[in-house]
Amino acid sequence: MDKQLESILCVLKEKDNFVVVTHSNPDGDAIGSAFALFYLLKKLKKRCRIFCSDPVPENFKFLSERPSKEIAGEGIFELANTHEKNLDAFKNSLVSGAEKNFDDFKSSLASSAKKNLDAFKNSLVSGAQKSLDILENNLVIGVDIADKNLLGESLESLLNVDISIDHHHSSKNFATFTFLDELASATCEIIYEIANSFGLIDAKIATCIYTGIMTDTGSFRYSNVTPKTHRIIAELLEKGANNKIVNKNVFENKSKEQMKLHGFILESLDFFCDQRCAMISITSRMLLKSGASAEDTHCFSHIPRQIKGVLVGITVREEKENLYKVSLRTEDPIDAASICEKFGGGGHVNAAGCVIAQTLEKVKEMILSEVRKALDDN
Ligand SMILES: [Mn+2]
Repeated sequence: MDKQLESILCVLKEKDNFVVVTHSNPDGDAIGSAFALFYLLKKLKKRCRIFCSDPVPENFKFLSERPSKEIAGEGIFELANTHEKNLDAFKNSLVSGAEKNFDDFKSSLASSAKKNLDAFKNSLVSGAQKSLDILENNLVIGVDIADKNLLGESLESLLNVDISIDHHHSSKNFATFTFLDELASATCEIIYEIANSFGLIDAKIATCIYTGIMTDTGSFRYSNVTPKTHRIIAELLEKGANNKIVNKNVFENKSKEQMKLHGFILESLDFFCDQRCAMISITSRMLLKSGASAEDTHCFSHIPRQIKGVLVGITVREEKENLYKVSLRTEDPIDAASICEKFGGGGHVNAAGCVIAQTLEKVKEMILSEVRKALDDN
């Protein structure tokens, strides 16, 4: 067995308390790998919580057991908590008249959790390095995170990542231990190896892993797909992965508002560099006009590259005033990650992103000048 894999299995067996974190604006692979790992740890009778700077997106809610809870004032969401099973049991044991007790109990837990976080944060401010002890010796595992700043500000300042499990070509060494497999189509492929070594893949875990691989490969269309990817998928289907539910939730779950937004986005389509580059923009104004929410904007970045002859597809999305998220999708030989790295971002050869704090016009100009250089060089 691979040595890295072996050490991860050892850690999962030995430790009892885990925190799983993933990148902000989580995609299918981020959510799929975090929840697959969570359900695996649950089966191993471990304590585990998932934190992210954003809640589980609408399309992936079917993988989680309950709505994401915001930890008040921290800009952090708890997506799952194994310890809650006890709360359910506690709730069921109560007669209906005692409902209020349960609420008190719940809010007392919520506030004590908050206190822990505050203590934890303060300890970091004061420079204490025993920060992890305060969260009860949690082992922090990061999944699908290429760089620590992708955790989002609050989480980044709150935690040190002990183990990073990732497949990004641009992955940085921010964790104590990094398990990187650049040949894996998705972080979920690596999670598959881990869960499979335990022999504990059930239908739920299989569905999570399927979701991550399906979304990160563009439904098995991208060049990151390998024979191994399909072998894993075959195994997952045998273990009960519900591909129909995944497809329905991820692709056929659009709201009326989202479809309206789609129309506005297509109107913004523009071409550059002899039609080899296509760009769309998503602005707050479009959200307002369509009634769509920021959450509805994540599924459009594949559009520009679908056009014949386009080697670089750019999506510029307004996060807030004068702050834009840029997503790049490229065809070989254009390296999307190296372009985005120039703006402090990163990702894969054919799909990468960065954030630029400028006006929309300036953002377009800056990214186009780098794209132009890359197209001229090739
Ligand atoms: Mn991924």
